[in-house]
Amino acid sequence: MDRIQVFQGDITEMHIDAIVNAANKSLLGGGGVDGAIHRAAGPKLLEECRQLNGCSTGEAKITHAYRLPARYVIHTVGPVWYGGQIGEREQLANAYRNSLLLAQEYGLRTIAFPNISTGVYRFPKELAAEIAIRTVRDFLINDDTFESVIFCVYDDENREIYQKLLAGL
Ligand code: AR6
Repeated sequence: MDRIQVFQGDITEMHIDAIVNAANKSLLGGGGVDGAIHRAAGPKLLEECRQLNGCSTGEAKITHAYRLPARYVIHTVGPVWYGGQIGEREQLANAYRNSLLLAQEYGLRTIAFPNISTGVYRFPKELAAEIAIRTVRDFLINDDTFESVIFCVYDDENREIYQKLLAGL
């Protein structure tokens, strides 16, 4: 799967068609990658997000990227991990799939995902990576618009997990 890549670093620095934000349902900012994206994009991002009326878990919405080098930000809401009995896996897969669908609708060819839900939302990292990779891979089987889908890992633990899982494909 040469269209799937791993990059370790700060997603706010990526020159790419779209970066995905691991947001919360309010879409009004927060900590983690969400906080970093809003800080780097500047106040106009929050202004545009205020018009969106939030976002349900597993859904995605798109905005401009303002001061970021990316062209668009796709805001998605991953699930909070409560032990895996209330549909967290499906919700995480939906967050990836709906972000890809939105990017496809906009004709975008390069997109980077952070490790959605694996920070504040406590989703187990290896399980999250398995779901992320499977969802992206399944999506790309029927897609010929994306040039690359990049998993932007931040911590070493996620980098090792992604490298291991992608090497095993
Ligand atoms: N670039 C790339 N990845 C990053 C960056 C960055 N600059 N900063 C952190 N990460 P989290 P969640 C990684 O907690 O678990 C927010 O408050 C981080 O290491 O940002 O989906 C929202 O408003 C981790 O692997 O998102 C929500 O309330 C990954 O991004 C809530 O957190 C996701 O961690 C969402 O929680």
